[in-house]
Parts: sequence; C-alpha cells; structure tokens
Amino acid sequence: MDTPHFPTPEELEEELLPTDRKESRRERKRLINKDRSQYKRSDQDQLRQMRAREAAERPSGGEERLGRVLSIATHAITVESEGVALSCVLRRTLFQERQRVKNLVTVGDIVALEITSPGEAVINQIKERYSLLSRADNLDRRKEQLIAANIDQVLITTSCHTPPLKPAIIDRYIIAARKGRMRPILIINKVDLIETEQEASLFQAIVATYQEVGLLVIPVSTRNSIGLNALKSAMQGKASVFAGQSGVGKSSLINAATGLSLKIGDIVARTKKGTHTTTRATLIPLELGGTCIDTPGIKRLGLWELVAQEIKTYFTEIAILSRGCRFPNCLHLSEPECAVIAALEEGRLSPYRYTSYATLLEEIRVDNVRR
Ligand SMILES: Nc1nc2c(ncn2[C@@H]2O[C@H](COP(=O)(O)OP(=O)(O)OP(=O)(O)O)[C@@H](O)[C@H]2O)c(=O)[nH]1
Ligand SMILES: [Mg+2]
Ligand SMILES: [Zn+2]
Repeated sequence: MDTPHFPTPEELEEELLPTDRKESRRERKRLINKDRSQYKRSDQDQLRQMRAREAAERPSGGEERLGRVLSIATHAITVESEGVALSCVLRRTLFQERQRVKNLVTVGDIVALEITSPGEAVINQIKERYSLLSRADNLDRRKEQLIAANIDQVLITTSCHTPPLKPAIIDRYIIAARKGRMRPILIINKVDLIETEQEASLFQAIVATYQEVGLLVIPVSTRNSIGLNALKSAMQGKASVFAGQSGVGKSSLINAATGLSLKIGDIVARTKKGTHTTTRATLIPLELGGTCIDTPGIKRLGLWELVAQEIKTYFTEIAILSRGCRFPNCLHLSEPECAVIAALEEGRLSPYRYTSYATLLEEIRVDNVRR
C-alpha cells in the first residue's frame, strides 16, 4: 500500500525558482533553508504524527461528521468542522486504488471525518464535488493535480504590469474554469502602473476582448483602491478561488478585500515576476459572506484531458464563424477559404483569442505525439 503523500509546497509549485544563474542559486538556497526550518519537526510533532498514522489505519466506527478542507500541508490536512479547525489525516483505505490524481483531497473538499483525539481527526470519505479546478501535473501530464474544489468562480488574476499582461494565459484559465463547472471572472490588477500608451491600449483591448466573449472583467488596484468594491461585490456570497501567476497580487487583493494580512511578496526587478510567496492554497471564510481561496502562483496551467474537438466548444465565437469555412472539418490554421482567418484579417475576431486557440491546438498535437 502506498504511504499517504501530500504534495509539498515544492511539488505543488512548479518552477518555483527563476531559471537564471546566480540570483536563482542564491534564491534556491534561501528557499531550501526556509523550507528545512519549516519541516524540522519537534518530538511533539513526531508523536502526533505517529498517533495520526495509527488512527489512519484503525478501522472506522466512531461518530462521523462533516468538515471542509481549509489547507493541506505536508503532514496534515486542516479541516474546519462545526467551527473548529482539526488536524486530519486520510484513512489508509482511501489510498488503496491507484489513482490518476496526484492529490486525493484538495482545498474546499467536503469530507466525512471521525474525531480521534482532541483537535485531531481521520478523514473517512471525500464527498462528491460540484466543481473542481485542476490541471495536468507538470511532471506527469497523465496525472491530474487538484487545485480547489466546490468553488463557484475562478477569479483569473492578472496584472497590467510586473508581471505584464499575457492574454494567452487568460484563455487557459477560462477553459479550466468552464471544464470544472465554475464561472470565470477576469481580474486585471495593478492598473495604477499603466504608463505608456502601449500598455494602455493593450489593457483596453484585453478588457474589450473578454467582455465580448461574455466575461465579467474587473480592473483593480490595491494601491489606489480602484475596483475594490466591484471585486468585493463579485465575491460576496460566493466561493471564489484566486488563481494566476506569482506576483500578480492575489494575496494583496484578498487583503484589500477582507482586511486580512496575508503575506505579500516582492517582484524580482529583472524578471518582473513574483517570488512565489504563497506556498499553499488556503480557504478563507469571508465576513461579507462566502469564501475565497488564495493559491500559490502558477507558472503554467497545463490543461487536463483536453481534446482538440473540445477546444471548439470553448471558443464559441470561432465556432460560429467556422460555419462559413469551406471545409466542415476546418481547423482554421492554414486551410483555404477559411472564414475564421478571414474574420481575423478583417479585425472581426480578436487576435488574442485566435492565437490562444491556435496555440492550444498545437499543444494538444505535440502532447499526443509525445504520449
Ligand atoms: N503597483 C501595484 N502593486 C501591487 C498591486 N497589488 C499588489 N502589488 C504588489 O505586487 C507584489 C506581489 O503581490 P502578492 O500579493 O504577493 O502577489 P501574489 O499573486 O499573491 O503572488 P504569489 O503568492 O507569489 O503567487 C507585491 O509587491 C505587492 O505590493 C497594485 O494594485 N499595484
Ligand atoms: Mg500570494
Ligand atoms: Zn476555418
């Protein structure tokens, strides 16, 4: 039987570090040391772990109750149940089947648990999820990595500046959200940093493009409070997950919306990227009603089990245009008399959306060749 394994922050966080030479090495060292100290366990902790392991192996039989997963660390799952935070382990039998998922349980999961000692419990069952945000695992793309469960909406968080706005990322999140039965909402943070005309026009084009495909787009700034009310009202009463690259300001936005003080990171001047400050997903109940999940920055969201046929369903404007193509199976890449390419050339189709579409198709092709 497999030993229970929860992803470490490093595993959850692909490409944790900038790839560049010196600075990267120094940063790597710093992070490793930080991590070591984090996992240096006291005797107390070891004892608790032994007890947890025993509890996980004992047959169930106690009184069961429901809880909601708040966060997952290397050695324990924090679950809120009846207003109390419990440190939990998964019952061993849950590991019996070889799973295609990398992590059996994720933040936002509703679980049935049994208290084993004060403050500690064993999870007997993971309840069916009404929605699920996941991605293809970065190391083994045949495995699904669960990011969050039972969420109403994905707040796709981007920034206008440091890191710069990258439209290609947005469509990946939209697809992941729709596939997982969640509403995608586009958050464009750091509007206070828009300076050049080029930045302003890219920003406007992105807002227009995604509003046109039916998304709620919320431009925000935590610096001068632009858009915060709009953000709060979108969050109110809903279960939201903030997702996006490191450094776009997910934790800053949650702080601004809730008054919390989650840790905020720096931006590396040279790479204009974040420093992977948030290391694990955490569910936060909101005073204004609802919940939100802060997640670690994702470098690249690999789409889980996406087939070429399916892509069309996520680009509805392309699907509609394709009725005018000469060939019914036109992929709109280089076929003659393609109505999609014609629309693109005439400015009737967003170049961002078309590029995302074509890039995703190519990715699937390459992926299929590799498998
Ligand atoms: N100028 C400006 N800077 C911002 C804004 N919001 C956040 N920042 C800065 O962006 C940097 C990164 O913010 P975080 O909130 O840590 O970003 P994150 O998305 O949570 O990053 P990870 O936890 O690494 O994934 C910090 O230096 C913030 O001060 C904003 O609206 N304007
Ligand atoms: Mg963060
Ligand atoms: Zn076509």
